[in-house]
Amino acid sequence: MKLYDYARAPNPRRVRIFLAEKGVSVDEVVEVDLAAFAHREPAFAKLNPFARVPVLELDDGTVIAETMAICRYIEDTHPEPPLFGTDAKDRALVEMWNRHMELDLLYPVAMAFRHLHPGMAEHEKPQVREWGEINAGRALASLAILNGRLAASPFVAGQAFTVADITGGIALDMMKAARITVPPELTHVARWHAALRARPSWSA
Ligand SMILES: N[C@@H](CCC(=O)N[C@@H](CS)C(=O)NCC(=O)O)C(=O)O
Repeated sequence: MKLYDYARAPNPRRVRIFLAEKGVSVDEVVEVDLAAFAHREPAFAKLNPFARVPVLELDDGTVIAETMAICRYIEDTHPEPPLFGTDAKDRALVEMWNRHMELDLLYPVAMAFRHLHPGMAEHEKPQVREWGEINAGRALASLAILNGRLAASPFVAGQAFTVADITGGIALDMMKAARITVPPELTHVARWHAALRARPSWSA
């Protein structure tokens, strides 16, 4: 397996953390320099016409883009430890929370970063400050909901660490770059985020 990666980008890091939690390594890592717009070169467009990393290329040449598609492939080929839930109800809850973490938290944080950070002006054209600010507000609203959830359970989807924690934790990690400050009263979020950062996989 070959992973098309970019060390500084959050979505490829979700895959690296997932692989580390599974104890799985890929045969080759190809660094796609987003800062130099390598992802917009024709050679990369052949792999992923949407010009985004991560991309996983299998030994038979199959190309899998999209973080969740890659993680599901790894889950199916390496079921232990389960990171997408264990039975029908559990899997539904992991799916639900992972979608909330991706659509209601990580996506708004990414939009805030892309539309507010001067360093992203060349990547996000047009850069719309108002859209960035709207999304920063949405991320804060989701964080308050997450804090309520984490008051009742150690991890986002329940008692066990799952892919939903990876998605949510990466959103938290990205907040500094997006210039969003986690309100100090969200103590459950702070406790959970500290626990994630203490996991060996988090340095991936
Ligand atoms: N929905 C995609 C998002 C991937 C994505 O946005 N990747 C970023 C890096 S974190 C990227 O390649 N950005 C390049 C660009 O948008 O120009 C996934 O879940 O993998």
